[in-house]
Amino acid sequence: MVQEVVWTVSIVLMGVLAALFAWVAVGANTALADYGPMVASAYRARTWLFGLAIIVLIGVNYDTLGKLPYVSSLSVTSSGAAIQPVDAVAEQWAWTISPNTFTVGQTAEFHVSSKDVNHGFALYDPDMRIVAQVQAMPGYVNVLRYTFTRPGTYRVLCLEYCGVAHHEMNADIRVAAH
Ligand SMILES: [Cu+2]
Repeated sequence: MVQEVVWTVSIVLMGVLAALFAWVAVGANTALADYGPMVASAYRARTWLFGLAIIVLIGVNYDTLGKLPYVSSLSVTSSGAAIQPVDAVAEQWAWTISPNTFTVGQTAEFHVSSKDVNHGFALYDPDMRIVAQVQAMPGYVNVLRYTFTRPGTYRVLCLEYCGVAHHEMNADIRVAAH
């Protein structure tokens, strides 16, 4: 998988960069007193602020990264509920979505692809607010997870202009209350 190669290369390069930074930081241990009291206290404040920024960065990432709609390798949600696989296939000019009925709280894993040209899979909630989207591409299966939070009719529209009847590309997904 291309993503796995990119991921591995990124991690390795980040590691090299971190090692370089550490090496420079260790080598630059000029005594603070050499700078005079004003500069020394500014450097000390900078060190504290840098530490604080690192802690905030780790905290924010820890809290938010898991909420990205990308697929984890787990086939259950964090609460242990089963995830429903859903085929979503685009073609000029219609969607085939199966299954297309769910219940509130259920997590769908859309396997989005296209039979012809690029389309855009966009999921709208019952108020027609977009809640998730991914590209529908010929030759690829893009995976998108979404947990339905409200009963009603969700809609799938095409977000990528794909020809004269592009505006006809919509489909309903019905979500029942418990
Ligand atoms: Cu389209």
